[in-house]
Amino acid sequence: MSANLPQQSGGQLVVAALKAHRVEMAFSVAGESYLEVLDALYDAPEIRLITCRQEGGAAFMAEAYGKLTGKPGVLLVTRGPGACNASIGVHTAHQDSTPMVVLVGQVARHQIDREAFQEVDFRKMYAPLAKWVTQIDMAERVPELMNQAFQVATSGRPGPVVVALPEDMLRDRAAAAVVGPYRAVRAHPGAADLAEMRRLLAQAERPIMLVGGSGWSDSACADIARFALANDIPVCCSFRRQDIVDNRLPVFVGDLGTGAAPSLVARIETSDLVIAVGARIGEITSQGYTLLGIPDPGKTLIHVHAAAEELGRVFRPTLALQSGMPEFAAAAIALEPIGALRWREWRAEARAEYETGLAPTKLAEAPALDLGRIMTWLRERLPDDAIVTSDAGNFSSWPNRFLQYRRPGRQLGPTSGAMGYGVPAAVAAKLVHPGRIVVGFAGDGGFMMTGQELATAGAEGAGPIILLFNNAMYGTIRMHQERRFPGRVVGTALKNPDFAAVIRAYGGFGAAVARTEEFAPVFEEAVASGKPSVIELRMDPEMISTRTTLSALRRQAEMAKP
Ligand SMILES: Cc1ncc(C[n+]2csc(CCOP(=O)(O)OP(=O)(O)O)c2C)c(N)n1
Ligand SMILES: [Mg+2]
Repeated sequence: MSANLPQQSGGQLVVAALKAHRVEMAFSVAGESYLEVLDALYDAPEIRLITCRQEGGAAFMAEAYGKLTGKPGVLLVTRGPGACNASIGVHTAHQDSTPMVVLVGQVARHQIDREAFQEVDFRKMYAPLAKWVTQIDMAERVPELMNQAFQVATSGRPGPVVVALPEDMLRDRAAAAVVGPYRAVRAHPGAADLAEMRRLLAQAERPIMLVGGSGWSDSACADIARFALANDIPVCCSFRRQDIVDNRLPVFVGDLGTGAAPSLVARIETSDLVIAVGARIGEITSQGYTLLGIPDPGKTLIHVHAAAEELGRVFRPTLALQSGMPEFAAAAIALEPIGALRWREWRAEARAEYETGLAPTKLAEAPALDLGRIMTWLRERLPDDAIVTSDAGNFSSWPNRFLQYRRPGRQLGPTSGAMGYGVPAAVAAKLVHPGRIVVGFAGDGGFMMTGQELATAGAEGAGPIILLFNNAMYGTIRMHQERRFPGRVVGTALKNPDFAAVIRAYGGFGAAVARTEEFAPVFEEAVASGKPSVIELRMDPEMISTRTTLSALRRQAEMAKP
């Protein structure tokens, strides 16, 4: 069979595999270790190669691409230094269950284990960070292992796969048939389990559904909302997964993030049935593993997840269903709705609590820059298809509490809590959907970790709008300091550059806003500019979260001292 196939280099076979798996965009920082792959990309204009400025930013872009499209984000980086920089994005893809394929250049096979230049054993380095790590040692095996990489990245619980490519293998020539595209494997729920689920729901008095995790298509999101509406079940979502069920629907009752509403937490505690769909029910979502008993949740738990390994891992469910999200959501709406609902009032109360929370908390003095009013304005202003990305930090509680997410709009945030995510994610989102408004939220801390990727956006003609919450500190950690060691501020104060000047030097649009009324016109200017934009919000550092101030925290902590 191979007699009719052309001889290709390992590098050409890698690119042929990317094409066979229908890769349209890839993110890279170049390295001499994988020149053959780069050279083969020269002849593959159908793959748009985005040249990034640091592998951490490139990896976050690939992760955000995977989160947004459901297709593996492809990342190309060089040996040790590139792979080390990229590791934050691989860790995030793992924690966030995002499909990703990372191609890493490796030293030549005959140099391995000499600790050659930049040599790292990637199987060891990435073992706890990636879903799977492989190294392709024979050019003939490129099609097979690349196919496996795409299968593993997308099937079951999606995740990052790392493929190490020894540089001499990339030069070897072989005649090999490339296969593709990959076909993600997802389980379907069984009829008996679905009947059991309906029976458990019919017995419930106070049910609540928790949606989360990855693998949600827009139609799966629409289906799960229909199921909730048909049975009038209140739906909350896990940390940074607020875009699964339209927040404006009467069944949506809030999110279980770092700033979860105390009323929602209390409601879950008093519920008698939790239907968790797609969520792993991780540490943040479970409010530090306090929301449900471990391993006995202390109530009926129906847990639906794409991976068998996640079911019964921490919480022992009454009913465990292994299923992909589209498969489960489609099966759920086919179930006959429960008649004579006992929980209409329960759902209505939960919704009323959520709606009350949309009104900004009144704190002692109204600040000149009223973030509550700005978020309320944005909630009205952003179109249905806007994409909102988020970094990690306390500022994120503002968009998380006050914006209303929905499909086809999206929320892209790191459930891994990785700072530096917001800007690259916004760049990637704008590259995928140039016609949509993309707003990236970042703190002054997180922005400085990967803000240089706005140069990548400029070079690619993409114009995301970054809202930079400047409180001149690593505010989240300062909050923890005030709680544990009141008044003893160390390692958390920041002296910042003039952010608007920085973005202007990149050729973008920049402005600083210190008063509420300045925000709307500046935002419209940023939209109209079409350029990478940074709007610095000069916030009152007292506004440490949407619910409390720094000095209130310090007072409470001092009073609690023995
Ligand atoms: C890469 C990384 N480094 C450190 C941390 C720990 N950390 C969590 S939030 C935070 C401060 C964030 O500061 P900023 O971006 O300014 O947002 P703020 O909390 O001030 O709103 C830090 C240092 C982290 N989550 N990720
Ligand atoms: Mg800050």
